[in-house]
Amino acid sequence: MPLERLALVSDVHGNLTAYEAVLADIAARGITRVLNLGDVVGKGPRGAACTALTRERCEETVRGNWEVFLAGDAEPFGDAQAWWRAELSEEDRRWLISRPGCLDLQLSGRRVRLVHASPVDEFTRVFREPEEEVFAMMFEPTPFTGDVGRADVLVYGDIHDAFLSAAPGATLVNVGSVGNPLDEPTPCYVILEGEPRGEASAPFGIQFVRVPYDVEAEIAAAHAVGMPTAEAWAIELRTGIHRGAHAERGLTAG
Ligand SMILES: [Mn+2]
Repeated sequence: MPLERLALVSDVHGNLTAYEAVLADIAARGITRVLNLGDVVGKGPRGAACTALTRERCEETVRGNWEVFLAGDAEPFGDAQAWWRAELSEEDRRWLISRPGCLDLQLSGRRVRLVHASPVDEFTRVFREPEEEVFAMMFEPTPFTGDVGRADVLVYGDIHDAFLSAAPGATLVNVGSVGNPLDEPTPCYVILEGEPRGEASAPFGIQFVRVPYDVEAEIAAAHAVGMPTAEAWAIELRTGIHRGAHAERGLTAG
């Protein structure tokens, strides 16, 4: 039986230049199935264009915390959130907020579960090297996932930090971020490979791919439209260091 390949992208955050580079890399490999783990919008300047590209290229998209912030009913928190929300159309927002919180698929006899942050909700953050009980929790069903059984492979985004951590019967994968990577500045995505109707004896592959892009073009696009927090965004894109650490490290956009 032929192996099938799925590309998993996450945390595009309105960075259209990085998204186009990653989608081009996926297409160049002949991979046609793309799944998106959320945070398509917010932080970066072109959320509407990234939403349109997601609707065109991704067969499924999971809702992230930024979809809740910008497309949900709550009032925007501050001027920057109001700007990112205003950049989206009503139709963009309607589509973004109506994505599912969780998706399951079968690959090589494994139940693969896709969520944005954790099976708890879009906001419950799980960092690299979680405590044992948090690691175990990631594979269990919750009121948020519904009555779907235990996952063998849990794939998520949210922390912008790609990693894999495996125990017997439990593989935890963070796909990293396309538009706002904070482990290193180069966008990351994941390719899963396996047999959709196969047994657990079938091969199963997980590959991390880094795709360079034109960082300075993306920063120029943010300045051109007068995006709030464009200086912090520029430093994050150039260095891969979160804005919360810029001051202590003496980083400026120069
Ligand atoms: Mn995010």
